[in-house]
Amino acid sequence: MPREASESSGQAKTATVSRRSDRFLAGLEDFHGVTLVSHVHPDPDSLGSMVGLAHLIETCVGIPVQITQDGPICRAENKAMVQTLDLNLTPIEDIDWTDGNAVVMVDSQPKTGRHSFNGEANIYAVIDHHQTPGDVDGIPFLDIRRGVGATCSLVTRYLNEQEISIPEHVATCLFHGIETELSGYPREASAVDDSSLQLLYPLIDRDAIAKIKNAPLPEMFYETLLQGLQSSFIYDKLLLSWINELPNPELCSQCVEFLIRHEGIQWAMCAGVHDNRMVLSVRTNQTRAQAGEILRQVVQKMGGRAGGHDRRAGGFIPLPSTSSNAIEQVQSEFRRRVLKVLKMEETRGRRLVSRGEMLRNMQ
Ligand SMILES: [Mn+2]
Repeated sequence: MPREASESSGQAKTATVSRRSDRFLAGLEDFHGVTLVSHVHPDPDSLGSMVGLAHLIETCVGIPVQITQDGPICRAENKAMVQTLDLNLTPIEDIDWTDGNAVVMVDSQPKTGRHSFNGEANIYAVIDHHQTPGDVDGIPFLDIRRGVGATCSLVTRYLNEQEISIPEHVATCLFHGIETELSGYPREASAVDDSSLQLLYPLIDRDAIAKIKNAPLPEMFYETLLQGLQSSFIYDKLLLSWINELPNPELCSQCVEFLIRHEGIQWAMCAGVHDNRMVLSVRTNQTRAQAGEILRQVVQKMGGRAGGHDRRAGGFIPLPSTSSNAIEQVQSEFRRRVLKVLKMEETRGRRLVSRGEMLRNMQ
């Protein structure tokens, strides 16, 4: 597994030939085309990385590039990004994996349970920044830098190394991808992220970004948030929120981003039921908390998959059925395991909003 390596200085001739972008592009010369893939429910970092790499490959190698979409994009801001920046995405199920195209995976790694396709055999490259390790054996090109905040920052670095101009819509995608990954406090930013933001800022469409960030929210967002608030429980420094009817899996992360702002809280977790799964989203404001690894430890023993970063993680646990009994059993096992791994005492949770308060508000 490659660890973060020092950046080449670009001064000497030897540094030039060892640049990552040179090696990445050189390996693509034998292919007729490239298929870019990312994780399921692609987010701005996935989308921006694919748009940036497509521009890099089309400019430097001159072969066609397809940008794919694995699963629906549900989050309002991410839908707005696709529309506002007019992204041309091919559904992953329409891809012909046998056509000899190079497959480049961004913002995720193979066999982490974050993909719905079986094109793993053709993977030429993985460019990612997640902590969650995948099966990368035999993949010719790897650039996995866990210390970097966004995959878009790595792609921006490649574009800069190759000294090609970055059109406005490409710069805007990359900038928005980096900014969304660095949101929250503390920032999970490295020097590569900040230098990429600086490089891109003069090139972006700032109105487009404002439009994306302020995308209209569907009514179900407020219904889900209310459900989440009404079933939020505090255990020590952990806030756990249960949503029994999650209209789309990405609403969990939107709720948990709001809940982690609670003044006494260090960890917030939201678990919602969607399609025979308990979808999980985790945030922490603790540095080096390894949220992705913690969630992975918890759900692996329950037959689920999870991964992420230091402060942010996501995953799911399969449900034997969606009867309230089955859901409650999985909830209590999840709670027990989480409290244990966070070394918090298993006490009775305190409701964030008391039942009396909820009833009074109904009148
Ligand atoms: Mn990312």
